[in-house]
Amino acid sequence: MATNDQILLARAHLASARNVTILTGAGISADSGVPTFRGADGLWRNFRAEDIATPEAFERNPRLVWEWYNWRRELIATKQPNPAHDALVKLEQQWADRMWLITQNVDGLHCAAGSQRLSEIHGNIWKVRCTSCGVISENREIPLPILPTCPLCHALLRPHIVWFGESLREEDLRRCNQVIRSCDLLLVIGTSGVVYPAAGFASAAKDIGALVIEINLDSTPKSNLVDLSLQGRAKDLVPLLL
Ligand code: BJW
Ligand code: ZN
Repeated sequence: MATNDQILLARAHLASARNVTILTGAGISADSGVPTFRGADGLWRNFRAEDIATPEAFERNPRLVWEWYNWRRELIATKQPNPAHDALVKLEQQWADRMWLITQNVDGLHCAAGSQRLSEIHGNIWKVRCTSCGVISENREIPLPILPTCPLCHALLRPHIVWFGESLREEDLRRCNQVIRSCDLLLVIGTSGVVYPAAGFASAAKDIGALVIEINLDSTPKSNLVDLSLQGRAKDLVPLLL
């Protein structure tokens, strides 16, 4: 568990920072009741995310993939932002253009809390994209019909989500590059740090001399690299820090 001294030190670092970038992962939403990907509760019918969140899995069995997304939509629809999401909104209000939030989460809880200076680099579960004409639209139906089709061209719709082996959107990559290169403090909250490109952000920030602080329930592959590793729940530690 994070000690008082660690928390005070982290607060002091934050108080003296000029530009802050924040990277969040499934751990911040775990405190709202959304299962993480690699935790024991992250499995669905014994599938790992790596087996189902791929373009190949969708090509092979779109029905199965849509069933997974319908299950997750149903679950996420019942969840609310928690004090960690709220604290990041306050930070944005205080810091304005000196902060940017990058999330790997697709649950939309940062948006629901009110974050605006935000990149959802892996997409959003409440958006769908046409596999033929590429049109992206917001869609909050639960469950979506299996299989959903595009109102414009009648081709199959897919979740507007970045799957393994797919590139992130150019615009997001550019923004991440810019905010990682320009920050002097990177706060990494609730991610296992194994999925690239986000897994490379902590070392990229260190390379340009930024200070990196991690908040996580457990130690991660990045804990030895960061300047300060605070162990505990995001919903307790993030409000204390900010
Ligand atoms: C708490 C807590 C509490 C719990 N409080 N903490 C370079 C090297 C090797 C491989 C690659 C590479 N570059 C690209 C790759 C391939 C691949 C990749 O990284 N594979 C790795 C597994 C090795 N990456 C990609 O394919 C990416 N595309 C790309 O880079 O394109 C170019 C390219 C392609 C191919 C080759 C080379 C280049 C795209 C990645 C898209 C990932 N999408 C997913 C699935 C979306 C499906 C969906 O959501 O519907 O996004 S994967 C899944 O993992 C999801 C998450 O956003 C992502 C990260 O997970 P996260 O958030 O870290 O969650 P967990 O569960 O892992 O961890 C939770 C953490 O919270 C834990 O640490 C807990 O301890 C903690 N925690 N409760 C605080 N209360
Ligand atoms: Zn279409």
